[in-house]
Amino acid sequence: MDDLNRLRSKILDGIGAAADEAALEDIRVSAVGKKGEVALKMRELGRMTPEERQVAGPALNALKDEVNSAIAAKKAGLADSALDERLRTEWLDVTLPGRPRAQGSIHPVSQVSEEVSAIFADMGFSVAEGPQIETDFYNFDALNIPPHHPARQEFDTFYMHRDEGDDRAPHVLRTHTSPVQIRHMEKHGAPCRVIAPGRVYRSDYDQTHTPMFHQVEGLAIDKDLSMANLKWVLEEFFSAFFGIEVKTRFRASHFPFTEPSAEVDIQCSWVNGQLKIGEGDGWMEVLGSGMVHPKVLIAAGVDPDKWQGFAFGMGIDRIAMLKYGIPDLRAFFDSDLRWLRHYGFAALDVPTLHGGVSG
Ligand code: 2NM
Repeated sequence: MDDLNRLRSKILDGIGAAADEAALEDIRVSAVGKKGEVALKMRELGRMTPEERQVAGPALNALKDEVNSAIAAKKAGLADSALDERLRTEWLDVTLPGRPRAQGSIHPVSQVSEEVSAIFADMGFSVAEGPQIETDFYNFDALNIPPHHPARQEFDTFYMHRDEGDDRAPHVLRTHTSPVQIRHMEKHGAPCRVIAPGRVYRSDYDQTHTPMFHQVEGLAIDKDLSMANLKWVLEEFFSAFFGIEVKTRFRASHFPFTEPSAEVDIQCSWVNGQLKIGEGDGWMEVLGSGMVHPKVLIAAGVDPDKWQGFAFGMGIDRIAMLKYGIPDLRAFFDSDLRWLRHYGFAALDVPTLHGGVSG
């Protein structure tokens, strides 16, 4: 019996000390497995007297049961502490702020394009777009700039490469968005009110010129539109855009696609080296305009005996610089992150009719 008690203590101590399930399984096999210590003791029963067997048999069975329940209890304990350990190490503080994510900003050109579109939309203009690679017909001929006309040189046009023997029409990077207006008139006819914002290209690069820049052109065709309507529309636009009543000054000019033509200045002043739009007695040129030339209407399939109207064009980059005090044009297209963060707009600074930022 002492023998059995020693075995019992040894096994139970082992179970108590088992550090993990693998150690516990080793103990189970060596203690109550088929060839384990308890099984060996069972084999000794055969050599015992019936009296001895009556005591030893139940004692061995009881030991086997006790060991099995001790193992089961220890197993549950190990699982509990494993769970406790996971709960202790795998916790997550859901109150922590989120990880910062890189955020882009809206480029001033995009912001101003949206502002301009919103203002003209409010005056009944729709927004049209078109290809940036155009045929020379849409970029020049339809605008009353025939081949060999000196105006073609003034535009510093980028011509697309053409293989010898390629008999397709010459293609250019559009030098203005007027081709969009021609296509619009061709497709929808008159009357119409439309603006065409977008990228344009001229081979020119210095302090105030980049080979790609942005333009918005406007076009209104109806029965009896005049320069007076043009002046009202432009003053309405600039006043909304700069958020202050802005006067305009028209100076006679010349464009092949308009007759008469006018360059348009807006009222401004210089105070202590700072430019102020809409006050003072200075003037700044911002726009070209005029009454659409009858030849342009004809080229676009509109009858000039029935219809007439005005058109204008201005640089988006230019008016963005004026409105937001951005000094250098070339920085617009450098993709410098510090510049973009400084002059960029938050995605939720939705343009409003009075310009700037909502809220
Ligand atoms: C300007 C100046 C004057 C203009 C003309 C047209 C079209 F296609 F309707 F004939 N769109 N834009 C125009 C007129 C553009 O930019 C300085």
